[in-house]
Amino acid sequence: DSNNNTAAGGGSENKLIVVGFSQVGAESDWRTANSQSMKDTFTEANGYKLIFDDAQGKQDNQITAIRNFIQQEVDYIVVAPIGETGWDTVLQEAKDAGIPVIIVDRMIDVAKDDLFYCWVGSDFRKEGDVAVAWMDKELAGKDEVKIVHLQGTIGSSAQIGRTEGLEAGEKAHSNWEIVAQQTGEFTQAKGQEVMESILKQTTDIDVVYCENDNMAFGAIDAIEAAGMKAGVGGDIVVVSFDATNAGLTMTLDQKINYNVECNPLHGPRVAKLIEQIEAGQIPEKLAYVEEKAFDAREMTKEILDARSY
Ligand code: GYE
Repeated sequence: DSNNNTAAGGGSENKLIVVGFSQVGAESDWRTANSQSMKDTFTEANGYKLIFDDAQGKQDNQITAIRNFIQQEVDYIVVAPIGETGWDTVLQEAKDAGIPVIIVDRMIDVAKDDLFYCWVGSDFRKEGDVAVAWMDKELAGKDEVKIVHLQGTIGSSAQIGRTEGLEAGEKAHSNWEIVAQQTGEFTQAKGQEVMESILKQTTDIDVVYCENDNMAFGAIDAIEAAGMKAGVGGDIVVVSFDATNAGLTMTLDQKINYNVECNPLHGPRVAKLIEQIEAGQIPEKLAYVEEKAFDAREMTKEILDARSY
């Protein structure tokens, strides 16, 4: 009864829900915003205890973290997976321990769907298609469109979907050609390094398709260092993804021509899923976040100021 609970120093009504969260790393502004959203949401004031693990870009670290969460008997395991594959064994262990697993952001590819409870994130293929639809209009009438493709972390859903979109676009346009395709690991430093080396081989480039804002920043630095101009009215059209505050700043500055939004504020979405499960409801298995895209020529200071991350 409630007296006993009080005497024990905390009744069941005060009990915190323990969430173990395995995060990818800190490779980008998007990721930083995503981590912050989780930390801001899963606070003691909101009834949670968050165990946050940064895997530093290594799936092995994520698997170790998940095993530690199982050992600690957390109430929920939340995973932002690096790659799509290789999760079956450890998720079976979580299932055997009776701990619900929620996947957030990127998707996983497992043999049995019941190895995770539910997922919330973005439709990355759609994001790629949105970028390609813009390129189709923007570049119409050009004889040849030479595209440099900076990919994200190979094997991550964000990379797979955005790459599929561009490759389908290339197939659908006989005058489009991907002249270079390389990963920049979703980081600014790698994006710059890869773009620099590509520019040493050729400057005959119409578009650089960057699978996130940070790689776009690196690519723009490389383009400018080579004495060329990036963006609206420049030598190379820049297409990017995420539309973070820093990314939209570069879009307002006309250096990124087109920026496809990817929303990182998943904390409240995951909390809502947990609340549903706690209330005995079964949440939707897959929940896609609605997203927009921004053309530099339609960008405003108001849009930028409204972007909190
Ligand atoms: O686009 C990129 C980050 O998985 C959607 O990961 C996420 C991607 C995001 O590093 O900036």
